[in-house]
Amino acid sequence: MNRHDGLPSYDELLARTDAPPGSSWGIFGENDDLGTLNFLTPERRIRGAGLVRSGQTCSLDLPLDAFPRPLISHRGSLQHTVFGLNEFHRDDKIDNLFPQATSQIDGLRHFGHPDYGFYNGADAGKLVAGDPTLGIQRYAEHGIVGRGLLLDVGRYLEHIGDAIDYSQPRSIPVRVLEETARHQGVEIEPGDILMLRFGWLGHRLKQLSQDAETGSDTLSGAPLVSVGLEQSNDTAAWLWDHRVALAAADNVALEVWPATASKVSVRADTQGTLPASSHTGMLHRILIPLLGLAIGELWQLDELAEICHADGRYDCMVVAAPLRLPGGVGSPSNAVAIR
Ligand code: UVW
Repeated sequence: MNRHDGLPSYDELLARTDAPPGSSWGIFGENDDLGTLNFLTPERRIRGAGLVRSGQTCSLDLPLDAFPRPLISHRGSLQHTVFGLNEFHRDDKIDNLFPQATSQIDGLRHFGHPDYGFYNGADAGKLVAGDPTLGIQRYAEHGIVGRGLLLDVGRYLEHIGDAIDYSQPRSIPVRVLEETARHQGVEIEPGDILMLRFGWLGHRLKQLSQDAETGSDTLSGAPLVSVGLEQSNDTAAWLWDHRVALAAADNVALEVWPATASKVSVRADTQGTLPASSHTGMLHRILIPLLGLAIGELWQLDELAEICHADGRYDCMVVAAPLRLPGGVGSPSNAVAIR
């Protein structure tokens, strides 16, 4: 795919010798800390705004307290206290807030590449609280505003008689993304805020509410599994060559979870210098530190999907305002679709 925008293709990135192969390091500037959000230019924000017709809005976030028990065990559930200085006043206090526990945006600090390190060669020693290097505040300052495009992969697969079984991990190759786009009659445009609905989150929320109704706990102890993008260079190539600014999904990690049949390995894995972990084979390792891709996870896309399906229009304006937390790793996505 030649975009004629002066930027290299993914194949050209893989052939780089002046920077890690497969990386966009230096392409947006030596000190860049925005990565693919650079694709969100003023013209593309205007393009997004031009898609607003009825003014209907749709929140893409879960409630902050959506998960009574954290999905990922090293994260927790927030505790919210409301207090007042007198009977006519109220303030909030939130403890145990893990910004990546519900609908979220992962910033460029979130993952480094085991062979090459963090995006654009950032000094890992600086990725601490209080230092702004690669912090989520840069996303907040730039703003995430543009054309949102929904690919309803879950609905498409159901339509062709190949519905997703949410009790199993399922890897979605780019072929299925292409087929979904074709089925919806849409094209991915450079700078898109791409939203992939698999139906995973809606299914999970249904399980949680059924448990709450029946007083049971069917999810307790069950391993976390989810449908998601295939862990391969093909996926990275597809996202980069389409110039996707941010890729979000209604699942736990954008990519399939866990990374069992991954095609992504790093030298440190193959040479045995890095102990195997849940991160082994993750696409995050190439998307975030090498390409500088902004990622959204656990985005609430069911309502938007219903609206899009009803009128056959899958694009909209998306505005997301992550927390301006200096040196933050991630943030609640705080995203809204406007149609
Ligand atoms: C997982 O690790 C599953 O996802 P993330 O850390 O990006 O939320």
